[in-house]
Amino acid sequence: TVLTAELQAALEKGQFELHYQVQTSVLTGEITGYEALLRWRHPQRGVILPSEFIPLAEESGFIGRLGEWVLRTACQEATTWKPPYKVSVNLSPVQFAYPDLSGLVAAVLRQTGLDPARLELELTESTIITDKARALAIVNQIKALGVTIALDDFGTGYSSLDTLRSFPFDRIKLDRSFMQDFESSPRVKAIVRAVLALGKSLEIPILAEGIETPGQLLLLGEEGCDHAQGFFLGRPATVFDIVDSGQIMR
Ligand code: G
Ligand code: G
Ligand code: MN
Ligand code: NA
Repeated sequence: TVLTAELQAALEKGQFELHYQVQTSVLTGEITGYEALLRWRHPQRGVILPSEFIPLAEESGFIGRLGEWVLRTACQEATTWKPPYKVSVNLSPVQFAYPDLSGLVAAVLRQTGLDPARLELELTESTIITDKARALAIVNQIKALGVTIALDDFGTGYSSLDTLRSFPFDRIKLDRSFMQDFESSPRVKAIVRAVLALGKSLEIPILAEGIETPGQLLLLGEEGCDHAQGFFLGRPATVFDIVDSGQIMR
């Protein structure tokens, strides 16, 4: 297990890095953006995934500094990308509880010079449900900066419809668990179809996560899904690998 002191030392030694996973238009296949995913490159243990250290960072409050590092690094790296794709950054519920999140976002945008329209922040329903009124106020403050907001992991939390009713999301990310039996189960297919219809009538684009096969992508196209993300389209990779693969230049 990891100790807070280790996290702190890791940040100071530059052991955290961001990997980026491509997001594409289902219709055209064009790249629309990249999601930043945090990784800890541990000198002995190799690459450690967020599930192993984010919970501790949240419990100890270290997520404040770590989340700020993620936001600043993602914005700064994105300023160097050509074409200027969007970048999506995950926010922890705990970060959301800190005072003046929108002030931090504004400061990071100012310091890095990133066009606010190129930043998307991803929230889950668990971030929102603790104090809905406060969450809505923060979301509106962030949106007033020109930043867009996505609802992450949609379909796995609770109170989904109430969340959709009350929050001005710019995009909904359908949880990757729905892709598992998407092709084989009529039931899952019906649910995905209903979510896509909901997105259409609310005029909110839907991104399907966890695309692992060409068949899933094809079927999503037939069903009118807007955006896709998953191993089939691209695994999370360092910005250097993405530049080498020719997807972006800098
Ligand atoms: O590849 P993956 O193991 O990166 O991510 C696992 C989980 O960790 C996902 O739910 C993802 O949203 C979350 N995650 C990845 N990067 C970050 C980050 O920078 N901040 C926060 N709060 N969560 C992250
Ligand atoms: O919760 P969030 O959507 O932020 O989590 C992103 C997580 O999903 C990361 O851990 C990422 O590595 C993982 N991921 C991305 N694409 C796929 C995929 O096609 N299949 C699976 N199983 N996981 C994926
Ligand atoms: Mn996410
Ligand atoms: Na997700």
